[in-house]
Amino acid sequence: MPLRDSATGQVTKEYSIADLRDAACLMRGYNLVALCAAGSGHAGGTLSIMDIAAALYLHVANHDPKNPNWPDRDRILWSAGHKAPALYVSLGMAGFCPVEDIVTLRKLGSPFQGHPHWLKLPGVEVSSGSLGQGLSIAVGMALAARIDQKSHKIFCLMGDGEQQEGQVWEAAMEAGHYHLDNIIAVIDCNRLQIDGYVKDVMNVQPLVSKYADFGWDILRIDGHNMSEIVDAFDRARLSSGRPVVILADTVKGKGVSFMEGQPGWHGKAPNREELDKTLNELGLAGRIPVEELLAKAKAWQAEATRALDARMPRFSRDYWWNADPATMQVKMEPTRKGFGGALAENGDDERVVCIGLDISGSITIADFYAGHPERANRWISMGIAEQSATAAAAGFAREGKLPVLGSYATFSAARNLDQLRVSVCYSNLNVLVAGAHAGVSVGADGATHQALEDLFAMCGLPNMVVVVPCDAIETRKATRHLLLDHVGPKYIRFAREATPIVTDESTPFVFGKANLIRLRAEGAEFAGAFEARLAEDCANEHEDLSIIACGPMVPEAMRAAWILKHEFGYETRILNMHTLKPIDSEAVIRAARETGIIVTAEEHQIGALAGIITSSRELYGTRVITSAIGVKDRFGDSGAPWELVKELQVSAEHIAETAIELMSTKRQHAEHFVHA
Ligand SMILES: Cc1ncc(C[n+]2csc(CCOP(=O)(O)OP(=O)(O)O)c2C)c(N)n1
Repeated sequence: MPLRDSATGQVTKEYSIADLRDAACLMRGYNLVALCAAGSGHAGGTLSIMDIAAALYLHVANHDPKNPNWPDRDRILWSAGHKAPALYVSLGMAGFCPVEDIVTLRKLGSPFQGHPHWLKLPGVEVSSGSLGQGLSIAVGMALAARIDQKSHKIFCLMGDGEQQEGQVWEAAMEAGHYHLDNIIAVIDCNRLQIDGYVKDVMNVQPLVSKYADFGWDILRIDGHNMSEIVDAFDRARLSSGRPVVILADTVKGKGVSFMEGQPGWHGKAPNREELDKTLNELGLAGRIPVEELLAKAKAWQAEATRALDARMPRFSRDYWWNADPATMQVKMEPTRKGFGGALAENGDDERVVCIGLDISGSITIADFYAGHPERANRWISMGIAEQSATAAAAGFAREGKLPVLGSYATFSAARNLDQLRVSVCYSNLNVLVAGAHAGVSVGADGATHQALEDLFAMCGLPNMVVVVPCDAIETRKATRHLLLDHVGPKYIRFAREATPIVTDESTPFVFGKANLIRLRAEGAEFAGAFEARLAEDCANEHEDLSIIACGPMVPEAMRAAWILKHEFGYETRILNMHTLKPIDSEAVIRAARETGIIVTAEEHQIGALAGIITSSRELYGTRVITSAIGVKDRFGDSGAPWELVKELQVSAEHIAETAIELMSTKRQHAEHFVHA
C-alpha cells in the first residue's frame, strides 16, 4: 500500500523491493550529510532503522504528502525521538518536505529540530525525545480511531534499550487489554544503547514472551532484509483482535563499516572526512550534492547568526567571552566535570552507591568507577528507567547507603517527579539527585532535552535542598558537600557545555551562604579582576545595584557588572546564590536595603530564583526595584548553547540592559532610595 493521493485514492508512486533498497541507501547518505552539517546527532540508530523507515514511508503507509493531515492516513510515531534525522529523510523522500532542506538539521530556527516537533514540520505526527512515551500515545490514537470507526493503522517505532522504560509496559498492557489490532509496533533490536549492550546495561529479553503475555502477536525479522520487512508489515496489517509487534534484528550503524556495532557512534556525527568515507562505502559518491547541501547549511547558519546578533542589546564594544583577549579572557570547562571529579575523589566511602541511567559517560557519573574496579559492586546500572531507579535510590538510602543518581535533568528531576516527591522527599531520605545537562547546555538536542523547569519542581519539594554551582570548581566542592556532609534529599544541577571558570580553590563555598562578588581591577584574565567572599563577611560598599544569580548565570552576571562599570561607571554587587534552597535571606535583604535594585538571573524559566527572592517576607517594606532575567514561559529550540543564551535572552548583555533601565527608575525616584 504505497503513497496515495488522498483526494482520488490513486496510488501516486510505486516502489519495488529494489527501489526501496536503493531509497534506503540514499536516505542513509542524506542522513549522514545532515548529521555532518549539524556537527552532532545520532548516527548509529538512524542507520539501523533506515531500511524499515524506507519501507514504511515509501511503500507500507497509506499517506499523502500533499495532505499531511488527511484524517484517514496511517500514523507513524517515532517514540525513539533521537532518530529524528531518519524520520526527516523519510519525509523528504516521500515528498512531505524538500530532502535538501534537512541539512539545516539542529540549527537555530530549523524545522528539523534535534528531536521531532510536530508543530514545526508537517508529516511529524507527535513530538518526542523523552523515551518510552510513544506507545502510550499510540494507544490513545488507536482507541480514538476505534471510537471514530476509522480503519487506519498506528505504527510506533521504538528502540530495544527503550524497552527498559516501565511506561512501555503499561502501554503494552493497555494495547493488549483493549485488543488494539490497529497498532503495529516496531522495535529496532540493534542490541546497543548508550552505555553498551542492552543485555549488560539492563536486559530486556525475552521480548517475545513479554509481549505475548500482554496479548500481542509477534513477528521476528531481519530488519535489513527489505522483502522480509515489507512482508512483515503486510502480515501485521491483517492481524485481528491483537496488536502486533515486529522485532527487527538490526545492526547499529548499518552500512558504514566503522560505525557498525560501535557504541561510540550512538550520539555522534561524522566529520567531513568521515562523511566522504561513509558515502563511498554506501556507493553514493556523486549521487548526493554534498557541497551544495553543506553550503545551504552554512547559509542558514549565517542568517540565523545575523538575525540573532541584530536582536542583541548593543554597547560601545563587544564584551562577549574571549572577544577581547586582553580583558574578557576566561578558561572554560563544563560544570559536569566537577561532578564526576568529586565522585571519583570521594567514592572510596563504602556507603556511596552510584546508579547509572544509560547516559553515564557524558554526565560523568561513570568517573565514580573509572579506574576503580574495587567500586564495581557499588556501580548499579539501571538502564533507561528513571522512575524505578529513583525509588530504588530511596531503598538504598533507607538501608544507610549514600545513593547518587543522575541523568539529563529533564529525566532525573521531572520524569520521576512523583517518585522524588513520595519515595525520596516525603520519606526524607538521603538521596543525591544530579540534574545533568540542565538548561540550554544541550543546545542542538532541542527543547525536549533542555531542562528549564526542574528548579521549580525541586525547590517546591519539602525537605529537598537545591544547589546550582557556577563553575566546574564549585560543582566539585558542592558535590562533595552534598554527598558526604548533607543528610536528606538533595539536588545538584549542572551543565553540559563548557562555561567560564570564575572561582578557584580558595573561593569559599559554604552551603546555604551566598558569595558576594565585586569587580575590583582589571587583571590578566577576566576572573582575576573580581573578588569573591562570603556575603556575610562583606561590608556595605554602597553599590548602585545588585545582581543575584545562580549556576552559569553567575559568570554572565560578572560580565554584566563589567559592562555596567565600563559603559556607565556603575558599581555592582553580585550574589552567587549557589544554594537556592535554603536561600541566604540575609544576603538578599542586605542587597535590597543597601543597593535598592535587585536583578535576578537564572538559566531557567523565570521564577525559580526570582520567585524565592521577591516573595521573601523579610523584604516587605523595603524600597527595592526588582526585575528578572530568565526564560520567559517558552520552550527552547535547537541551536548551539551560546546561541540559545542569546535567543532565550539570558546573556550578560540582557542583564546589563535591564539593570540600566532599573538604574534610570531609581534615579527618577532618588528621594525614596536613601540606603543604610
Ligand atoms: C526518558 C529518557 N531517558 C534517557 C534518554 C537519553 N537517551 C537517548 S537515546 C538513549 C538510548 C536509547 O537506546 P535504544 O532505545 O536502544 O536506541 P538505539 O540504540 O536504537 O539508538 C538514551 C538513554 C532519553 N532520550 N529519554
